Amino acid sequence: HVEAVVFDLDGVITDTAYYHYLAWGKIAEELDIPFNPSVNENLKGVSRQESLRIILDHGGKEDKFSKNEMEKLARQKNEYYKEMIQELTPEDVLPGIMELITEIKNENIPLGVASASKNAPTVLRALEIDHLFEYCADASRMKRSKPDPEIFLTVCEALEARPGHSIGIEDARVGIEAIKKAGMYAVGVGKNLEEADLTWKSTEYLSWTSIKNRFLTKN
Ligand code: B16
Ligand code: MG
Repeated sequence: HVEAVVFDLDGVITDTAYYHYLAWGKIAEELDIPFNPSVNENLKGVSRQESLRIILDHGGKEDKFSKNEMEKLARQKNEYYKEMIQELTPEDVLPGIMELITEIKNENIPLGVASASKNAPTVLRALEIDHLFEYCADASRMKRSKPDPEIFLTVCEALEARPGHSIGIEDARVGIEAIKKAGMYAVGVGKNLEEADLTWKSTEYLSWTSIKNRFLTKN
């Protein structure tokens, strides 16, 4: 019996990575730092402050800004980002995800969201799927970011589910590591996720029957 299924947001439920990319791109341009999709790959699942550090590092400007200035840059990025995500609609839920959520809900299994994004509740509302999740972690209250298991453990606890009887779904390596460290069953979506118990090339191939069967034979 599966006690809970915990979803990552960006890259699993929707592709907000694209908007993070555009928003950071504006900041990088203002700072005259080269920015491209491969730098953006390193920002997946990483917190806002840490993302800024990676970008400054990439431009060789890691020690050019004070703590205050860095906070201001991160705030500015978030302003750009918040404006962009206003355009999200239910059509931006990635292929296969609505079907997957519906099948899990039909079995009365509680659903949670473990996203590093402080904007996660806004994104879920814009996609009109917030009511389908019993719990969404508050990223601002996490002490440690992924690959630390804190966020996944917090969601399991809120859902009164034992991690060893729960499933996590992630698209980032750090996320898979966090799920495994939490003692949960890890489902990966995308490339380079060898640590996952089960991986799919993209969300459209996710099948609840296969996930459940694989999970139940392992447990
Ligand atoms: P925010 P996830 C992560 O979402 C993104 O992948 C990452 O690029 C972003 O920096 C982070 O959220 C923080 O987002 O600036 O909105 O607080 O994959 O953990 O759902
Ligand atoms: Mg992600």
